[in-house]
Amino acid sequence: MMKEKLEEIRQKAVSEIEKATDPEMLNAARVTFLGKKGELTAILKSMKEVAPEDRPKVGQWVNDTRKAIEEKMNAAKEKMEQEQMNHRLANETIDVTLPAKKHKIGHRHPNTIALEEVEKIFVGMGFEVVEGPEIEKDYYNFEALNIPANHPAKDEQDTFYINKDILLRTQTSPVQVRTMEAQKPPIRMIAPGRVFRADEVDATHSPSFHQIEGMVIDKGITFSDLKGTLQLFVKKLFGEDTKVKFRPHHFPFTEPSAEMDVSCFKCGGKGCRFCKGEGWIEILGCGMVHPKVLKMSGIDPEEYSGFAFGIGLERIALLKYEIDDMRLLYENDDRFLSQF
Ligand code: 2NM
Repeated sequence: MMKEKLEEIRQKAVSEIEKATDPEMLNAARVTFLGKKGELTAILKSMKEVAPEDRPKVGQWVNDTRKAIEEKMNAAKEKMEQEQMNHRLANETIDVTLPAKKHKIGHRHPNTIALEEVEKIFVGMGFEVVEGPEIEKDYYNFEALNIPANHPAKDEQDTFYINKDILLRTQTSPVQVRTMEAQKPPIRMIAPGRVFRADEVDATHSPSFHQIEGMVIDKGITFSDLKGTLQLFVKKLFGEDTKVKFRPHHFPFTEPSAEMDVSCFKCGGKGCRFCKGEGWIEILGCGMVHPKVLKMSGIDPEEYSGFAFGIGLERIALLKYEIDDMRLLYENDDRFLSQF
C-alpha cells in the first residue's frame, strides 16, 4: 500500500521533471515533491500510522524515493545549464578579426593656422601678443577710441549690449587701450581675438568673427613706419612679390586713416576671377593713432606718436585657402576641415 503510493509519487515527480523546460518549472517540482510541505514530507509525517516494526522499512523506501527524485532533478538541472551554456557560446561569439575603430587625430582649424602665421610674422618683428576680455565696457570699446555717442557703430542694430555700459566688444582695440593705460611706450603689440557684431550670417558676415589689431607707439613713429611694417607683413604672408596700395579712409581712432590693398597673389595684379578683375585685394584698415586717443589713455601726444591697424582673421583664412564662403569655417564639417 505505502510502496505503491511512493512509486506513484516517484512517477509523478519524474514526469514533472521531464516536462520542465526552465529552472522555474524545475524549482516548482522540487517544492511540490521534496519541499517542507511537499508530498514526501507528508508521508514522513504519517509514519505514526505505520506499524512500529514496519517503520524502518518504510523509512528506507521514502529515502530511496527522495534520492531517486533528487538524482533525476540534478540531472535535469545539469542538462538545462549545459544547454544554456551551449546557447550562449553559440550566440555570444566575438569576431576578434574585426578591424579596430580608428582613432582620428584632428588638426588646427584654418583660422588657427592663419592666426599663428600672422602672429609668427609680427613676433618676428618684435611685437607682443596680448589678449583681453570679450565682454567689455562701453568706455574701452567706444569712448576711449574717440567713437562718439551718436556714431552708427554704437547703434543697437550693430552691437550686442549686456546693459548700457557693458557690451560684447566689436573690435579688439579695447585691448590696445588697456595696454596704453598700463604700459609706457615703446609699445609694439598685436591683439588677436573674437569680436561680435549684430550681423546676419551670409558668405562674408557672421555675428562672431575674429580680428587681429596691431599698434606701435614710440617717439618719432610716422606713417612711413606704418607702410614699411605692413609692406613687410604682407610680403611674408602672401609672397615676396606682393605690392601694397593705400587708399584714404576714415576711422574715428586714427588720423590720417587708410585702407590697404595688396596686389592679387593669384594673377600678380593683372586682374583675374579671384580679384574680380581688380588686380588688388582689400586686406586691412590702418592709420596714425589719433592724438585724442593717446591722451585719453595717458600717453602724451606731444612726446609720442603711433600707428595702428586692424585685420579680419577670417578674411585672411578665406583668401589664403581660396574659400568662397565664410560659413564653411564655422560648420565643423570634417569633409571641409580635413583639407587643411
Ligand atoms: C583698425 C583700423 C585702424 C586701431 C586703432 C587702435 C588704437 F587702439 F590704437 F586706437 N587699435 N586699432 C585700428 C586702426 C583698427 O581696424 C580696421
